[in-house]
Amino acid sequence: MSNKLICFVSFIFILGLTGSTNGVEGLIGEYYERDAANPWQTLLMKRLDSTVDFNWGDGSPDPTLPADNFMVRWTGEIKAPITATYTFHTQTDDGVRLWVNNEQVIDNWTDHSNTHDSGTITLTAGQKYPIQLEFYENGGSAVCELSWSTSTRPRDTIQSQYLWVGGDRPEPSGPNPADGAVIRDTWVSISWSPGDFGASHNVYIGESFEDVQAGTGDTFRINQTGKDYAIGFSGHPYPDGVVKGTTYYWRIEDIEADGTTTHNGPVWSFTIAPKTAYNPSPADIEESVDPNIVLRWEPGFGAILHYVFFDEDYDTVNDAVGGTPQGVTNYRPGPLESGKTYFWRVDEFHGFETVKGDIWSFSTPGAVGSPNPYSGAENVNQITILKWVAGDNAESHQVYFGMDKDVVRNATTASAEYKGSKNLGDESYDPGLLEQDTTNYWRIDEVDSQNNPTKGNIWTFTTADYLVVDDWESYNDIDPPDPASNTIFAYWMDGYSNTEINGALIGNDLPPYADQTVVHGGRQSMPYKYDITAKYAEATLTLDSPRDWTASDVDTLIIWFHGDFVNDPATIYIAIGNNTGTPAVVTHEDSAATQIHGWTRWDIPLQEFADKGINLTDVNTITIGIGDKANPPGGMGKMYFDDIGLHPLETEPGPEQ
Ligand SMILES: [Ca+2]
Ligand SMILES: [Ca+2]
Ligand SMILES: [Ca+2]
Repeated sequence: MSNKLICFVSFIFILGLTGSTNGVEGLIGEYYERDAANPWQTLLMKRLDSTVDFNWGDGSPDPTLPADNFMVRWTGEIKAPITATYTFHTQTDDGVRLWVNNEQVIDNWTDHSNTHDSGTITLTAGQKYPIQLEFYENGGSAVCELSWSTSTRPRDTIQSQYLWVGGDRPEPSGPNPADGAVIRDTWVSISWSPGDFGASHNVYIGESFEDVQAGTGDTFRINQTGKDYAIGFSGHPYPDGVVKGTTYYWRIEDIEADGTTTHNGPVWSFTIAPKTAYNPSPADIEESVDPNIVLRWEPGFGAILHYVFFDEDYDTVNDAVGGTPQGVTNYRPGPLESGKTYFWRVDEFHGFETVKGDIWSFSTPGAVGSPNPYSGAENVNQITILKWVAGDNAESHQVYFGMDKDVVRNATTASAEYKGSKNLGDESYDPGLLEQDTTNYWRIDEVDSQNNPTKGNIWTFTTADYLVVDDWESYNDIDPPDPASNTIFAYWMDGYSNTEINGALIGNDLPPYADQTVVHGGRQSMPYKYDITAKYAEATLTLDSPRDWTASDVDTLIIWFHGDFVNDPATIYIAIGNNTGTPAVVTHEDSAATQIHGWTRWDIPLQEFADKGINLTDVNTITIGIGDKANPPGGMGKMYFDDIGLHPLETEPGPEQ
């Protein structure tokens, strides 16, 4: 294995030199066995690390590595946000050395406990410099952290936006404030890192994501060579100041020196803190909260004092008035009972007005919970069995379901929203075929042995406006033969029992079996390991639904996939099969699709399958393959797939990446 990976290192190096591909944020980390007499010989693992900020303790960086006697070399490029003298800091156990711009900045290649080292070098803003960090672990604990500082910037981990591997970086990046930040001010200064070719920059800012993305409305503000801009001042956009509670979107478009070639950055956003209390802790509808919890929140922007209302009853909290103001932004309601749902509200006093807060809730351990779909889920399959986990004292559950939040909240067993009682052990409800693009609400009341119901929380989800083939949200980690088992392995057939000829392995070895870290939509995706050396890789799902791929005017199969910069290159393909006959195969145009780092959308017109003889009115299987089944190209890697759906693109465009 090591020989092949070492060859691959050279391959990346060539790509980097020729600039024939766009790279990715982070540094390449090569993890070696430590042989002091013969270092850097046995490569055990190679991956992209977005930052170097590791405290492995007595553990190991990966199950494929030992906890002691390993060494790591990180390589890539670094881009400084401002021209300055930078102090690079390492915090390591054990040895470390660092080169920036081929100049050694840190050298402490010795056994030691957690130690700070530093060195300085002057960097020019926007210029990319080579960086190489080497580290070894002898025994005991292992730590390796890389940070930087200047005279005006405090010491901070070197974030991934400043690190780069593998070629050109044409798009603007590195938004400041960070994407999604909440700001407590009446003006905002924005800055960014231009792409490699940007001679000047178009700045777009507005309150509509769509307008900023399209550059429509009055969102174009200026073309400039500078890399920062401000809003909320006289003479600038929003001269009277930015507005509390408002989200602002912005985008940078780089223009090359030729004046016509452009490179678009993504749409970023920041929000000015609202006048209401926000960011509750525990988070809204959090479960299994400690009964001795101290409630906390971020104060409304400009608030002086806070009124807190707390009760087991939603209406009591909603209707409460008056109360005693307090200066601190925390409140201790407990000790609370187990197995209960509680509600709370914080009103913010601004001196001249009091602003009513949202009603938040949480439940203590033992309450009914773990809804699936999770509350707030979007793009949910129109065919979905609702599931939950029983409360500790439940003898049965009462199910409420409807499309109006307040009606579902106030419903009783006499209401149309009451869908009946479910025995303990049957924590599921089938609402039937749901409409597309609708928001649904549901509530599960726990009924105890005395036949007393306890009112549950209101959960919500929104159905997709397309037909969901698989979004991986329904798979769980309960192993068979438990009847509640619904693992990914029972549905996606891979090479697990046929490893000699099929090198596809889907699912994680240990729970969670569906992946929960690299996800496109919802909370889960499908991890897919491939080995296509002298074998093919295919994973196949047999469809319950949708089988009619001509319903609802759909005409395009959309698949989201995520490759990895360190994967061996191969294309990917989709095969669609009927009950009989040969499946029809459509192959992605990129021969190195497995190396595309980041979520990538792939549209396939359904007509392509029909043209190859597939009857679209009764589709039986969908197969995801890597490489070329007839001529396996060799290599291995790991992919992720998510949100496979059938879309009516002609009438309604799907989401852009
Ligand atoms: Ca160790
Ligand atoms: Ca050590
Ligand atoms: Ca998903």
